[in-house]
Amino acid sequence: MSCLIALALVPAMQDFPNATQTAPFNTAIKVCQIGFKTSESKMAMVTTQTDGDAILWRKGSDRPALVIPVGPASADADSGDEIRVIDFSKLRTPGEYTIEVKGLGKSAPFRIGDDIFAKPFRMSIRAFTGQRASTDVSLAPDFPQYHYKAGHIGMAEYHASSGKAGQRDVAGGWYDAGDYGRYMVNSGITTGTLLWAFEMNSSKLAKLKLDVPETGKSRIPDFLSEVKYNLDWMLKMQDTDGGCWHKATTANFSGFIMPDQDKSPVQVVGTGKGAFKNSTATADLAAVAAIAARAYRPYHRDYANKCLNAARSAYQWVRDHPNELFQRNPQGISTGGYGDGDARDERLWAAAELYRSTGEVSFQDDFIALAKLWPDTLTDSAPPGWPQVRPMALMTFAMTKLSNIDKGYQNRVIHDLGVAADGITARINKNGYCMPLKTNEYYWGSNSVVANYALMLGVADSIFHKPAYRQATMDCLHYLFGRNTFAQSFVTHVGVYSPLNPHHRWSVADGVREPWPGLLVGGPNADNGQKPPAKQWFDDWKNYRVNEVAINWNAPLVFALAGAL
Ligand code: 9MR
Repeated sequence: MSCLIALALVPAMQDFPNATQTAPFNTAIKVCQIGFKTSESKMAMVTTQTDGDAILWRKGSDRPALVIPVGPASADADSGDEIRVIDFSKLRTPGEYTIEVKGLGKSAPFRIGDDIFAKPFRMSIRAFTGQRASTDVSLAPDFPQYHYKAGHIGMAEYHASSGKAGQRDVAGGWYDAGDYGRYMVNSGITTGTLLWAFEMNSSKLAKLKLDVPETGKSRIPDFLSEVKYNLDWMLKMQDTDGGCWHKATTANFSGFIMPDQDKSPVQVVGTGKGAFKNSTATADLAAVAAIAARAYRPYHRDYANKCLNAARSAYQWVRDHPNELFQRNPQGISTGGYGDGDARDERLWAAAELYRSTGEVSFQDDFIALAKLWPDTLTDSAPPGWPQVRPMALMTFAMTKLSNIDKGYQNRVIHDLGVAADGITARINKNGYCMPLKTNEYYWGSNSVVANYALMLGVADSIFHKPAYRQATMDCLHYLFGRNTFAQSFVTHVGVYSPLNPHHRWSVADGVREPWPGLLVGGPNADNGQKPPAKQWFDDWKNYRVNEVAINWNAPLVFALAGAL
């Protein structure tokens, strides 16, 4: 083994202290471990010095499919890597491939084909079934080894901060992440993103059989059945006056136990002051239920109407209570915060979705008045995220097709969306790993920031139909699935080298060595103050800052994968 090969392998070993999986390939060759669609741009990166050519081998053939020179080295500051690009875009024959670089050995295997995203898509949406609270869960037929007994069943208790006493039925919904909490604000962006994914790809998704518990028992498409499981929970979190409580969790995070082992009482938690319900949670419900009114209408009129009524009453509540904020946990509660000191962006989103669903100008008037509180609209530096849903509001307005729309303002938003998408695309094309993050975006859940940039590009593509945007969304996926400094797919069970130790209670507690499938881990997070930022990820189940999973991270992944189908 040459010195160079040894150097290439050693850091990888140090980076993954918990992993038992050793790479059967050289991690100095970074490639998307799903692969590439036949007609898209295809690149891999090499981070070890080489003057050899790259040879593309197609499985089943003993003749090289392509021999090409490796490109010149250039420094990538965020990862600290010296990157050489292998551009094999001209290879279009479907099949399974590896890349060999003389003196380095082979890359992870990957495929070229137009159907390659179908399985990862299925896994990433079925991962939501694997987050269902208050019900028995099994991931059979695909993954029968993953199952649990219902936990967090029965009535929940009102916490003092909710302004009520006694019990409430808040069974159902998705567990937020690797913990057993259920949080309205994070549910909001998650559910909205998934409903958008359906709306924008309904021709592909409406008939797709996903083998969810409702398959064959409901006239609703499977994708929407999965989403309905959480939407029903969100509706239960709404009080009769329209307002919503912030979350339903136990007092503290549980240990690493299975759902049915967590016997601490679930509590309905509010702000502990004022109206007790909060404007962010309530406006998020208004936005999401308004989208649902559109998405479910062709399949279940009554449910669509129920959602629209919930959206209207939530919106009215927020109009009456625009500034009821949940900023920190009340006494006695230490689960996830999702605190937010500004509810204007959530209101903006609610107004935009209600306008899009009803065509009523009063909602449009509210939207425009609120939108003008900010000097800008969409930018290439502001992807959506749970504390900031203004981009969702603006994008939905850009996508609205109604005759009474304010064309002038819509044109401005569409124009800004194009400028933003151009900026994101330019950044991707300049980045060593063809990904969109700026140096200061390696924060908690950075992988979801990549996925949310992909979502913005997908929305822009739906309006502008620019091949460059489509390619840029694909590049975001390629980063998440292995074309990164770790040569590592960040989605469990996808790729030959994927996270083995996510911070996910039931993955740790279930006695199965491998984690639950289809889950995107948070990714590099430089809030440890270490450098380089892109390298601050560790496959360690104790490290929730970098290796937790979360529904709001999987949702934009599902969105991007749906677009890639
Ligand atoms: O995703 C959230 C991230 O933006 C915050 O910085 C972090 C700390 O407040 O919390 C993250 O959300 C976690 C939530 O609070 C509890 N469930 C797990 C979530 C993902 O780590």
